[in-house]
Amino acid sequence: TARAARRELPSHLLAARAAYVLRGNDTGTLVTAAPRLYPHMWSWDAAFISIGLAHLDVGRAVAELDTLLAAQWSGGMLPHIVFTEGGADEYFPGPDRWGTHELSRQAPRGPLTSGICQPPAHAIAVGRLLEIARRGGPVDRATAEDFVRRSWPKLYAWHRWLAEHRDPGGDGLLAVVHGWESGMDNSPRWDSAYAGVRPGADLPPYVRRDLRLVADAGMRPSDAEYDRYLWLVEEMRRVGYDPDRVVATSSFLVGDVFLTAVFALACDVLADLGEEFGEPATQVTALRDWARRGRTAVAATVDPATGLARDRDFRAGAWIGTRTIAGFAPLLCGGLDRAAERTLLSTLDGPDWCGHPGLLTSLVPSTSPADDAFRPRQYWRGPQWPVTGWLFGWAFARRGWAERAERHRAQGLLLCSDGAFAEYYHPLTGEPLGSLDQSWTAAVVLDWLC
Ligand code: 2M8
Repeated sequence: TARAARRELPSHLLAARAAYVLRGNDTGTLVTAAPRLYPHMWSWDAAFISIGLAHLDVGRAVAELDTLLAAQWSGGMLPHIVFTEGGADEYFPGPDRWGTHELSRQAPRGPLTSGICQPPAHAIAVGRLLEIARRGGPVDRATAEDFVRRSWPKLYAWHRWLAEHRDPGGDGLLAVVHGWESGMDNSPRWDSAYAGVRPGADLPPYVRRDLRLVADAGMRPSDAEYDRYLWLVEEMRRVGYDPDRVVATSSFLVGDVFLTAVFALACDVLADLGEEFGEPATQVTALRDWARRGRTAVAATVDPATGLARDRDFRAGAWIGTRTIAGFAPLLCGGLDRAAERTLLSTLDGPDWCGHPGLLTSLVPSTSPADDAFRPRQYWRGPQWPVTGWLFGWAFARRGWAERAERHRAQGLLLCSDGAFAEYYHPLTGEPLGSLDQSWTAAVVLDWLC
């Protein structure tokens, strides 16, 4: 069987190796998302990475989030990439192609950043970091508590930015203007919306760098997809990354149900922290309100026929009903009535998803193995991602589903027990795919183990 062919490291070696990966990818002020493929800081990666770092060194975990927060745009946006100085030529699109420091007054002049955002998992990370630090000594505890006080206003500004600039429907379903903002770049979720993106003849030429850095180009998005990714950047450059003009003009504008669920969760975590640390009551109330609106909006996307949550293509005025991991967004944040939630849980456990007989482990695959769009080796089109596995497990625990959370943890550890810390895994065979020594994979494994 596939499982018999894999080596499985014992826990203590797995933990040691995870720590080694995080240390190895550490440039001093930031841990790159991966050693070669991603030589910079990514926003939501940094959130998960800081959780892993907290198990090794609370001060270093705090420094990681400080590095990200130092790159916050003046309007509140946390940028999806913070570029390292040395790595500029190693990743495309780099700071020159984005040009945010020249085109936008809101962008920092240093460090240089991209001009879009990613799912707001940061408050979740801060909450977890604090929990981990409180299990340690008084110094760890003080370091983490001081950080919560320091970072809370910045995280609040980030959440406010999302609520104010990314709710085009006015109902709490937050929109992304680029597939990269969803973190699930080439998911089948975005295929129909990308079909409406027509790269202009004046798209400046470019050379991809990612293809040389994976074992086979079929694991990455296609060239046609990249043309669209770069065209959207071009459109944003033309409006100087002004947040409202971007939303008004981007040929890609999609209500992202998964990002909205993460936002709802993160708003509640930030509100909890705000209450504990005596932050302004009006801001705590605003966070609770955004959380409630987010949960309601996520629940309202559910397709009555399938029970799965859907994204919304605002440009086409249509629901996007692909069978991907995002369909389970309501399980993250809650909001469904009991019957609908029970239906969704049994879909999750059923043969089209985690109960599919061919799966090596029962983590949620990025796309249903029973769907025509399923590509088991290709990035967000089928593989299992340890990081999304962690997020579901964490949310299940928060929702009081202890047994489910524990099962998730055990299955995640089984998937990652080869010690490769792959970016994603073949769900049927457990083959490590994409980048190896991916930082967020090492981070979530450490959290699962400790
Ligand atoms: C992937 O995305 C980047 C673009 O942002 C890429 O392919 O170049 C995604 O998996 C994203 O979710 C992740 O944050 C990033 C770094 O791990 O890689």
